[in-house]
Amino acid sequence: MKTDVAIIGAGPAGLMLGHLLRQQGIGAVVVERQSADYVLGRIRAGVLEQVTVDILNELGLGNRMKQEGLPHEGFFLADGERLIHIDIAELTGGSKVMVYGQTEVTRDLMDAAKDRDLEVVYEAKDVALHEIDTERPYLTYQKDGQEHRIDARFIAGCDGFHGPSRKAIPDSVGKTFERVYPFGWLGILSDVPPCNDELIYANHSNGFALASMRSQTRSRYYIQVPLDEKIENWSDDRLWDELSIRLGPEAGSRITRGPALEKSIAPLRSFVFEPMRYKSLFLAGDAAHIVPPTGAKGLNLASSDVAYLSRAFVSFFQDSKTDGIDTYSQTALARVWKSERFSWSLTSLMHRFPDDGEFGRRMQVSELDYIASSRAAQTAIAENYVGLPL
Ligand code: RFL
Ligand code: PHB
Repeated sequence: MKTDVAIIGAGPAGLMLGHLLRQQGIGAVVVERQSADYVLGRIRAGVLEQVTVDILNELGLGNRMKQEGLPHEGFFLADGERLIHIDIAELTGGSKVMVYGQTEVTRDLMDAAKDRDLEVVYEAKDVALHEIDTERPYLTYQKDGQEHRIDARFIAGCDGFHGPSRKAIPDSVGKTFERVYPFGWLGILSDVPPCNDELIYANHSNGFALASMRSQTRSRYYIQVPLDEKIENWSDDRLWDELSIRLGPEAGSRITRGPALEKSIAPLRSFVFEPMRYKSLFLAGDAAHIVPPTGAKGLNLASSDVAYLSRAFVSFFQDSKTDGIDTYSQTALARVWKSERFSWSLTSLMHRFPDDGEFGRRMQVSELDYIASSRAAQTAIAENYVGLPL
């Protein structure tokens, strides 16, 4: 098979890029290791910045999001006792975020692929990249007992943190920046009404907790747990008890309990790989960078990457211009690093670090106290939370 851009990975980055290219008449094929059901079964992001909302709307795929998504004009930080409101709409001149799950974004992109002539090959095993340092790169993969080959002008590595694309770049070219945090997030999804109409990020002396949601009837909560914690140690009851302590007396008392639809532990990491392009290979999304989920930036960074990358490919194929592809890595990384800084800073402010002791806790509480009293501090948080301009 021959196409313009061969895309590895059918997460949000790969599917959005594929659609944006097909919308402009550029050839694109996506190869995905997992089945479509497996991809939809992963419970991940919940908060969309305007950049993600805009891409879905530009693709004409925003209807369900408009009907079912929940626009949020603010969120809360909590210090164990009180709730501090960050009124993002008022502080940023009207910006909002959209609460609409990554699963739903992926489903909308997946469902539209066939109609829009975007080929997505699921269950493609042993995907391998070849000749990426030439202008005729190609992919190979195994499916149904046969080897398949896709020739392309470019390869887009949208294959997440563990995929093969980043690893195909020679060690001598790439540089990695990384911080692994000494804790993870234990998440629970349950069909119960949320305890609050806006999200709450709480720093309690027992550790961090987050109250989020997917709809008026489906809640998503997280608590910070040690890295070696076992999910079996957390019965639903124990988790609900802990959430009601960490979210503080006001919100905690409003929690409705219910059985878990999903419960899992995810480690937290900050990670950036530079550059995001090597010859004919371009990285986008988690393949190039990871943020800890505090601040909800991961999916939204995947969106800004593919916004830049699709524009660059369009001007290459339609106008034979190379400046977009030449500056892609630098342009994308400038936005990536700002989101890395915000996610790291909010993670540092809101979690208990094992080595920090009582002094560290007091520093956090006094910073939260300062934020509660300073419009300038709240504005800085709000403008990062809604997403910096492209
Ligand atoms: P994905 O979603 O990981 O998709 C990559 C795809 O590549 C496939 N793949 C391969 N395909 C072919 N061959 C191979 N060898 C392959 N290896 C891998 C994978 O199967 C997969 O389908 O990356 P992408 O598209 O870059 O999207 C990134 C986002 O998924 C991620 O950043 C967010 O989920 C992060 N995140 C959040 N982001 C937000 O913007 N807002 C949030 O509220 C938010 N909450 C979260 C999150 C991530 C979390 N976890 C579990 C890490 C909450 C959590 C708990
Ligand atoms: C979620 O709803 O899954 C979610 C929301 C906000 C975050 C991270 C995750 O910062």
